[in-house]
Amino acid sequence: MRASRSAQRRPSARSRNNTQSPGSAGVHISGAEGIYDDTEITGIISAYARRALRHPRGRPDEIVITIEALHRKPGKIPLLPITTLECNAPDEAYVLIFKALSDLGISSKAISAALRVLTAETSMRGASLIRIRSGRRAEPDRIRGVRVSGLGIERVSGRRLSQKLSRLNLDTTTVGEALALASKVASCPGIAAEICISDDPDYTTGYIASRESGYLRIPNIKNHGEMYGGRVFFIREDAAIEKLMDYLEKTPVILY
Ligand code: WAQ
Ligand code: MG
Repeated sequence: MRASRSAQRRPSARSRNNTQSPGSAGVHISGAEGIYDDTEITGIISAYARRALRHPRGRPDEIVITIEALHRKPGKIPLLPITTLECNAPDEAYVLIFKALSDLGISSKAISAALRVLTAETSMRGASLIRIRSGRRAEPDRIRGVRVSGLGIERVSGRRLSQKLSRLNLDTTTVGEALALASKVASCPGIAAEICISDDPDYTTGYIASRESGYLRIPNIKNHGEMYGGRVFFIREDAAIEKLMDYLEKTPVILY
């Protein structure tokens, strides 16, 4: 599902950075996807439409829902373990981010480059690829970025995950989808780590994820009302971009 708005409008008076370039598809409001059995499809369509219509980034004037058959049998990938770090403000978050990412072998040049992308006024539709040593950006399209696609959660694991997240009092849709995406990304050869800040003005928890560290939630990574956000995948200095993008964008996986 992809929801967008053609004209720029401020969704809340507190938002400072609502200056995304409209482009042909308009201002991005919301996007989501999954892999489902055919019996689940009609239910999912209405759930996606509902989400797009009641989005904190504002009301879309176009919602596109696409349904495609899978032509490759999905691989099975485990969900990363979840940890929530203690963090009370963005300043503290930056200290945690530098520490966690340095421990994963990422240079401070690359970390600074990532934070510039994540806090830029114009958010990207997808993720930026940043090389772990040089900090050079490697995605072919700097507006679209790399769009992770082709992932779903196995039904029983999905139910177990929702129960676990509910017990922890976490927003199950947002966290579940972010965890699934991060788990696919972490399984990609050539990727060392990911960092994410939501672009929703009222969602202030971000995360760092990698196979080594698991999924590390960082509360208060940004202040309420901010419209910036994004994702950065830190890639090995010599990673082959085409192969990496084929895996992230096209290879279907089921998380369990
Ligand atoms: N592939 C790559 N990048 C994406 C994708 C995708 N499929 N979807 C979104 N992005 C990028 C894009 O630049 C967005 O601006 C940015 O990520 C943030 O997307 O455990 O809600 O959907 O509580 O706003 C983290 C949950 C929530 C943390 C992240 O991201 C937690 C979130 P959003
Ligand atoms: Mg969002």
